[in-house]
Amino acid sequence: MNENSGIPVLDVDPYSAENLTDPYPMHALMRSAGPVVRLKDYPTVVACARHQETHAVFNDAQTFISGAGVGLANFNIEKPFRPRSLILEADAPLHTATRAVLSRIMSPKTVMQIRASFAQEAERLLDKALELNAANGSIDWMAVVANPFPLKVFADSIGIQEEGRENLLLYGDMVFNSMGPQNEVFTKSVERVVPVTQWIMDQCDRSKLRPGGFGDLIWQAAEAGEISMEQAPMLVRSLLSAGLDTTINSLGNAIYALGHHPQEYARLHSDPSLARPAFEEALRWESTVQTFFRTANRDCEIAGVPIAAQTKVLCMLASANRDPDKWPDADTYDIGRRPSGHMAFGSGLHGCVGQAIARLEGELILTALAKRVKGIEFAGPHTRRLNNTLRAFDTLPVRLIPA
Ligand code: OVV
Repeated sequence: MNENSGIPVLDVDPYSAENLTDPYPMHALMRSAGPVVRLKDYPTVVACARHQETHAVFNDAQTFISGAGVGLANFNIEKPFRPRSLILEADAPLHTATRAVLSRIMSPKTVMQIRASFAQEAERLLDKALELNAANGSIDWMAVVANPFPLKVFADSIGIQEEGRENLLLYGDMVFNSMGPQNEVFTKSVERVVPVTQWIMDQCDRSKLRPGGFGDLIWQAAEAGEISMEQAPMLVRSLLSAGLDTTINSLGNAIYALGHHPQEYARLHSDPSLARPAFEEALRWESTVQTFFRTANRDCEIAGVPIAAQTKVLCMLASANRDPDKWPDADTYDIGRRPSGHMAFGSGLHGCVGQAIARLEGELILTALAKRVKGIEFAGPHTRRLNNTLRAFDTLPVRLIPA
């Protein structure tokens, strides 16, 4: 592509350990360089780090397609790392059919039906967290709450067996890593997942899925002819790929946000009905899915900048969510803000199909926390799990101050 196109070329690597650990200085640099930037080490890519262009790209699914992959790899040129997702890595008309099925299975009505059992588990887990916290002086939020909650409630909703569920975390970590370059972070996660890949695919079979669960409902949709029988296990795979690491780390990121903002936590504690906006603002402030790509399927432009067909467009969702042109005091975590238009669930046709369930999980955990705990302190350094796409933790030690 034309080197003299006037697009700034930055010598930054979004996938370096330094930028994965603390992406915010890089975001600011990328936003200030221009509406579209190139990256020296990634010649096939243009990046958008501002809200306006990121939002525009996500809302033009005809030009900026998903079927060539939503990671760095261009599936029109390279073989996909795994058989491509029938929803994430698909365009109309395939995407239309698969999306309709998952969208119905995870509808507002479903959310109403699962709410009571999810709430009960959230309350139970927070009781346990306070007991462990009393006994030991602190807890690892990831080990005690953030990991177990979605692994219980969402995996139960899908209807998969209890034994081996921790395999889902290795799988999700690998899937989100595969959307970046084949760096060490990725290759290490692939090594870890090799022994569990067969287990994951086995769980997608109808015989493994509890009747009436989301997984079985996908198979019922296939029986009814909405999708094919061959597509059903692949759509179950999508739930297993997308539904755990995302919500788990969002629960981590929410506590990270609240722990760094004691006044905001105090507001939440004094009014637990702020749990939902507190979780939403955490998604804006510390977006769990940091980036997704699209692929230009024709010569086009972004913000007047010419973009050649087959260019991978790196959309910096987390950066869009901190764009000062969109958000007053963008770097401030403020649970009184109503951050509508944030990009943490994407936007447009491909916007997170499970977002109502993700919000429910966040709301219920923060509600149960707010009722029991009057303050949160960090109890030692956290450890990050570096991932090419996710903002993730291995451990997040906190001290809960009982109310
Ligand atoms: C949103 C998302 C993330 C990762 C995997 C998938 C979806 C999938 O459909 O497999």
